[in-house]
Amino acid sequence: VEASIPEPQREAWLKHQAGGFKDKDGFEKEVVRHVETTLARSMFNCDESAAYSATSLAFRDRLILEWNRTQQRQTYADSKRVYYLSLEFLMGRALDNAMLNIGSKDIAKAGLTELGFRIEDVIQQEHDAALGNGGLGRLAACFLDSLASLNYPAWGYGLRYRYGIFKQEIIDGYQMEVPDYWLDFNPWEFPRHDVTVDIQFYGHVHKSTDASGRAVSHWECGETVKAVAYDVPIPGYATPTTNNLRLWSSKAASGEFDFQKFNSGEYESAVAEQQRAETISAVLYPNDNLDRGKELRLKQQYFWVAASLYDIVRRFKKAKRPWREFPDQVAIQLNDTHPTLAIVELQRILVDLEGLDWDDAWNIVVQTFGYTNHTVLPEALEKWPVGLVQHLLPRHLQIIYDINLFFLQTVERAFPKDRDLLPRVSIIEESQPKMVRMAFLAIVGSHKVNGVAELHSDLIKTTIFKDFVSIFGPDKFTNVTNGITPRRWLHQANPRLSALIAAKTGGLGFLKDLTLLNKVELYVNDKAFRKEWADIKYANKVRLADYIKSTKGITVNPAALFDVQVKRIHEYKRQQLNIFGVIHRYLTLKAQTPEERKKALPRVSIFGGKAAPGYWMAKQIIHLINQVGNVVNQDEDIGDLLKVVFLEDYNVSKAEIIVPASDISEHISTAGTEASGTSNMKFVLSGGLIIGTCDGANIEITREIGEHNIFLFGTLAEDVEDLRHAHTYGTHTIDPDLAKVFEAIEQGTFGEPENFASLVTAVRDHGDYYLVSDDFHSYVETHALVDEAYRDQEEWVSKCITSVARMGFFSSDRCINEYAEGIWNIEPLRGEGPGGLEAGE
Ligand code: BZD
Repeated sequence: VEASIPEPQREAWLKHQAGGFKDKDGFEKEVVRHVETTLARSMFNCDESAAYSATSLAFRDRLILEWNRTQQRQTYADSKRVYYLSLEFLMGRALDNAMLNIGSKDIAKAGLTELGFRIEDVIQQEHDAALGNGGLGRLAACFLDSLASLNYPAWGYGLRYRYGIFKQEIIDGYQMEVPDYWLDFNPWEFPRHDVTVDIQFYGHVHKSTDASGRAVSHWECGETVKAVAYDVPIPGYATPTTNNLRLWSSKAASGEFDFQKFNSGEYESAVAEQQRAETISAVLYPNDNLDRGKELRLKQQYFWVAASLYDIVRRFKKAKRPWREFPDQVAIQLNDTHPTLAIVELQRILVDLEGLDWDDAWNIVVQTFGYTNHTVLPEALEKWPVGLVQHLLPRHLQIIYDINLFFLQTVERAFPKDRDLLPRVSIIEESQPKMVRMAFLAIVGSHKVNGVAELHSDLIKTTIFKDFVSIFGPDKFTNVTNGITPRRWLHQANPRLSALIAAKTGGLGFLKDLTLLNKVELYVNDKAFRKEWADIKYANKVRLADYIKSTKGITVNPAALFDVQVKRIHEYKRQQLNIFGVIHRYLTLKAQTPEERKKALPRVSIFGGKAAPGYWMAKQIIHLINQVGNVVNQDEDIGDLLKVVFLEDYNVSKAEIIVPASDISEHISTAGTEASGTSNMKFVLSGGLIIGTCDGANIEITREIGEHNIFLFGTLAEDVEDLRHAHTYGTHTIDPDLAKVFEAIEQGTFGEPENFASLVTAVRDHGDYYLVSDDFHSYVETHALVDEAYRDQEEWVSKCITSVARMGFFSSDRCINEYAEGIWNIEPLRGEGPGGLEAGE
């Protein structure tokens, strides 16, 4: 407030208010200005990278103006905001998205052409913002797009990692990890050196009594690190709403290195504090669905959570409302358990710093938080050793114990006869060492808990969180099936398909209301439409074939069936099943006569995905895929009938090329293990079909598009446990076709058999936990059905068109509206604010 310009001088400000470019000329002027001043270059020294920088800066200027107005409007309206806390935001590239969402891509295209550049080349200069591992991080990015596009007052909070997910290189068939330093030049962030928070670690707690005789805890001493805010504007599609993603970066609290030490020659220790502090936000942990329990990870979590809550509370306090209104102003969503400490931190702020009674504070906390679970895999459920929490956050551990005590007391009162229940649901696991169970803490501290697809939400209620359903009742648990943003995954990634749909559905309205896609079904028999549809898919396949040629040197036939599996490499996702299937296909072709082979359908098996650096089995899978490719791709008997490609360094911008080029994609997790999956939605929305198990969102996709339009196979979730039991305690015979695959591997067909021994023994000798052998036969048979279906191109195109038409449900807009209504209780902010702009329709 103190920094605001007095009324009489505001006229001058309004007169000179920046507007950003409005037309092609204005855009060119801005680009030239940025090249010549911001970048200190000229037309004699302007490459594509400089053109990218200047174009981005021109768009950034426009975004920041809308960003400012949006923030003013939201402050003025003083309505409830939602805060999405996620340790990962897998944003990908920003420029193309900004151009499309603002609606000025045509202007930029024409302007850049006049200045001597092709817009596609300029867009490709951008480095992906890859602050995430996979589905969970990309979901957060889609949510931000929907929140802004639907005009919800919303902020994302995350960490500004100096290194995002590593870059993957394949050397001699093995994955190598290379650091991803992405901040060299990032026009999309605004450092806010004035927005900082001091974050405390370690130290000790001492108690005193205040004037009224109430016990007060003080957390003292320890180490302090500074959190500095970096803001990333998030433009909504076709709306002025531009929300904020605030990422925290860690710095030494003193801000500088120790000059005295430096002067006295202690050079290394002079910078040690600085380096120690900066380590906190240095790097994203590259594990997905695995909890490794490292101290630095816990430090990251608290650092980010404490800075975010300080910021949220500061904003709330400005309006001077009573604390009980906090949940009317603030909703906080926890993306998995990673931000669970926020529950404890808010309780600490309210009780220790603001002097509220425990119960009043706890009511506020529970009403404020919602928790989304993304996995049932036991190895992914977060737990922290009590000793570590005690050491790093001594006051928080006390609060956790108190939360647990009061919780267990209510459980005891409600279920006095069930003696085993208390240790089962205790937030503290009585193991050696004792552990804090973060998911249990998140459930107890939230008013709603949701899974991310129907099957998954049912599973958490009947398995890992069963007891909590008895304790809290079923209404606390709900489902919000995941979604994807059609702006990036249809309009941006597949522009020709988007244009064709627009031509038939009366414009681009489907990008705001994806259920309008259903009009496409009216054209399923329209000859011209079908031809254009097929041409677009073919062109997308040619583009991918060119990319494969230029990056891998492998020639693939765009008329072949493109079979794609791109996602993190994980045993539960079963890339091993896929590559064993490919080997089976290869062996079958090899056994045929040239005459017989003529009848085979040409196929390209495309893989992509990163393995966590410490995940040995996942790395073996990558190696096997590459070795199979080496052998098959050079086999002259086989030629175009089978090619196997492993695309390096799969990321968001590569997905934008790969997804639209797929004929069939693989979503083949062991039933019950993949919470939802979201790439399944992207592939279908881009006009590809799916081969998949009855798992995650595959089930709802089937319900929407119809079972004739998807290739389902394999064991059902309800039967998995019995099969596992049978493997361990009964006799376990391997599928005979799979046994032949293993034989080929062990004969050295794909190089040293020892290299792949653990992949084989996991299935044959170690219980086949992921049911590869059980599902192998139906998998191979189903692929035969895929081949057969693909031969009938007319029928295939009909399936694709029908499927796209029925995908409206899977927009992240639908998903965000469900969260807004069922969990956050927030409304979109429409109408005029002091910025004078109309938001919304
Ligand atoms: O979340 C994924 C699930 O595996 C998918 O089924 C689901 O579709 C998406 C979105 O809901 N989970 C992750 O991606 N999880 C992680 O990346 C992760 C990262 C760190 C620690 C634990 C899990």
